Amino acid sequence: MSLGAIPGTGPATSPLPVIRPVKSAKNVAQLPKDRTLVMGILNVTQDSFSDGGKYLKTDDAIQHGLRMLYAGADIIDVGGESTRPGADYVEPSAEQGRIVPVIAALVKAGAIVSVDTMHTATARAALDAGAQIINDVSGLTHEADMPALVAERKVPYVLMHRRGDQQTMVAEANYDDVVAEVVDELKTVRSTFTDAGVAPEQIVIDPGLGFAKDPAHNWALLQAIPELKTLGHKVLIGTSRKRFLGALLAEAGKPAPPAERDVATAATSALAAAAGAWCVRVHDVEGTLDALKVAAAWTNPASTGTKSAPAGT
Ligand code: PMM
Repeated sequence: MSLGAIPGTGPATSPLPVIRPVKSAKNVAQLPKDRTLVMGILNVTQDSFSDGGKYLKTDDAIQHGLRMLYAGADIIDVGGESTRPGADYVEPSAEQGRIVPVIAALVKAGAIVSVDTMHTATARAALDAGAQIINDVSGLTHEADMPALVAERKVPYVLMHRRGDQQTMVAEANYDDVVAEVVDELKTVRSTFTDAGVAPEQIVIDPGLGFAKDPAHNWALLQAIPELKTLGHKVLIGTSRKRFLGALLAEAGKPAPPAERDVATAATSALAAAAGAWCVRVHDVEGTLDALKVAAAWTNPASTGTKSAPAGT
């Protein structure tokens, strides 16, 4: 598929079978408020832990983004630099070369796009290409000029907790009380942003599962979603295919491979939704949407719209 296939946009021009109608929201304000949202992951990288190298070519990345859009993703999160421990640094200009054409094409097709970047220059280029959300995993080590950009553009900003960088974060997974320390550190970074003029409503917080966290830290933070919500922001949760799920599903001491972690991801995403998460960030959009429907029915049976469905097994 070439970029030339994109004009016209929408399911009719897709090379893929249409699974669900494209969502009608055109911007973040129009996104549904009565259910947990699904953010589909699109890593245009060489070395992400689960899909590195699969979508490095622009056309492959666009095709995968469209597949997730037509599968029902509310937001497509496009990143061009791997954030896994030990990953190589990518120059912002190279990062932009990877993701800007992909973002432009997905926006043209009607997607609401977030940009997964730690670089202010890349965030700016992505917004100029039509992205509507900045997803910054740099946490405590964010670039100094990021708050000014977020204040200027008035876009939602995902403030994720992370200590250190790709090279150092594993060694920084030391906490006496992980929930209290993550909450405190998020508050500190938040004040840098609000002091720069960012409105509190722009900020979405994320505990940063796997970023300077071991499995026990991740489970503690998942259990603390209600406490994270007391910070007064929307909460985003990213468990998808992460190492702690591989460890949970290990057999004979061998972690389950990333591609076999989607059912566990759907379960954690449903539980996060039931605990009040605003959005879950996942690779498997279709499975997650089904799991979130179960969570919604569980927490609010009246929301199912199945009142008139026949009884029976
Ligand atoms: N995890 C990854 C990348 N970006 N962004 C947010 N907000 N939260 C996360 O948990 C998160 C993220 C790493 O996962 P990937 O390599 O599969 O994208």
